[in-house]
Amino acid sequence: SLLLATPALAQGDTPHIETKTGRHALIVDGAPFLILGGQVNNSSNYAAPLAKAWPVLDRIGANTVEAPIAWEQLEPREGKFDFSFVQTLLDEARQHNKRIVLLWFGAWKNTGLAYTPDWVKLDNRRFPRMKTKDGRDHGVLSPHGAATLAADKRAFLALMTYIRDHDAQNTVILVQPENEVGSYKNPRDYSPAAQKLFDGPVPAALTRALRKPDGNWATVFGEAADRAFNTWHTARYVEALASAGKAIKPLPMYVNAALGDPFGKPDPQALSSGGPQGDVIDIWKAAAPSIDFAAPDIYDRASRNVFKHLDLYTRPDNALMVPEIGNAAEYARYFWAALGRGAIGFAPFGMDDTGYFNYPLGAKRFDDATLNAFAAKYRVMASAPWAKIAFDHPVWGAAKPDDGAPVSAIMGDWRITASFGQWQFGQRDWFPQADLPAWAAEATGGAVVAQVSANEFLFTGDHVRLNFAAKEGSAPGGMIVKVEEGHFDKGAWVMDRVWNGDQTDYGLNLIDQPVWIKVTMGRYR
Ligand code: N0T
Repeated sequence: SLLLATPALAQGDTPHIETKTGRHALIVDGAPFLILGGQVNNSSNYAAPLAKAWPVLDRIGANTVEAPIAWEQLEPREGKFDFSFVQTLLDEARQHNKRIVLLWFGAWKNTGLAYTPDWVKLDNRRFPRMKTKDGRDHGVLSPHGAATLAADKRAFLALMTYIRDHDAQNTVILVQPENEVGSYKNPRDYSPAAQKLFDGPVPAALTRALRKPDGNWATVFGEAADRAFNTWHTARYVEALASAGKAIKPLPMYVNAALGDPFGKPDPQALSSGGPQGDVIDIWKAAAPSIDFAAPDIYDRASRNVFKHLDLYTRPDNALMVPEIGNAAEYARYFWAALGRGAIGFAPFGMDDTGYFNYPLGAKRFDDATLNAFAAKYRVMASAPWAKIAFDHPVWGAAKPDDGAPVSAIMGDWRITASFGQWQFGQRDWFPQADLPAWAAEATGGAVVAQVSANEFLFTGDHVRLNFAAKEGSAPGGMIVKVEEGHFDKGAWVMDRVWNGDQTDYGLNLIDQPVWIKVTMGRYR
């Protein structure tokens, strides 16, 4: 039988990322942990709106809240810190049995400086904005501002110190210094001081990491030089926060990216230049070794783009996590696509009942269908030791693509195919008169599969049909031997019933009641 018991709880073990054979796990309380998250709205970092987050987070079955701490609220007057909301967040998260991903809204929030305290915003001499090419102020702080870094870092370290001293139980499991860093419509700082740096040599640490020849920014990076330069310096700034923060409490830290078109030629004017988009992860890795991973904020509904973004952040040196995704129902299916790439976490954005919705990025409003789209998935995942399974075994996932076509993968000797938009009985072409199910026209459906031994698979999903077969060209006689539905008890598989007959004759169908299925393949002789 499948034994998945977790090791004894390692007391006082600070959360961290572990990597083996190219797979990653977020270790919390000594065991792999899957973030079933929800991010609150931007201005929900006060006690009253936070109270309106818990019912939504409970409704979807989240185990983690992602919540901002604003520099302006932590240090309203220079050197005078106010930790009252931090403590409220810790207290309430514990009461509601949630872990916390702490978002530090400092110098950069969606690139802008809106979350800095007034004494920063209003003092452009001490905390300089970037300059445009024609010498105007750009509304983004320069990453070259030494005083900006010193002040931002001091506040961030005050926050990390507070967490070290008031969170021995590690309610906070992950920290995001800054939010969607970079600069829109001005690829870098063109101030004289920045220009001097730009005309100088590219740091050897970067040319070495990228296996590029030495030279100045323009000669090494050509037309991508402005963006490469701002990326390096922004990442160095964030590295200064992260490395000093980890020296206080070594929590894992990540950065999030506002994404562009993953197939198009990157336009440094349109992108948040400096941010950790998929094509510049290598610069971030070289500049910011204290950052555990870069992560995509997904507000693109096109499935082809979403799959590409997920692929770009799935690397042996980068754990995949989706710290933000639109909270409309059609994004929920990408949960399966993310987990199938080994994601350590997933969080729709705007998960509180304050009345704000960021449509067209996410939902127009919450209705039952929208909340259920996330809740049903979180519920079935919370019932399994998925993070450990996915750390120890190969996994694959599928979400219904926009064209509705089936998708398949080879795992070992077997081919697994996910198809969408069918009733559970038979094949569509047998019953040309029958109507199609409602979900055939909806952007819903997906599954995730783990190969737990050569011939054994675990999977779950919704609005999907899975077929398991011998892969083409393999020895004859391959077949499904047994299909079990079951649950996990202290990490071990417990069979509840065997699926057979209608439940297996036309593929294995999961619609709106996702459960765990174990499939055993074999070969007759
Ligand atoms: C996200 C969220 C929040 C033309 C948007 C996405 C969050 C931040 N930004 O609600 O502001 O704090 O991380 C930016 C996506 C821009 C798309 C513009 C398309």
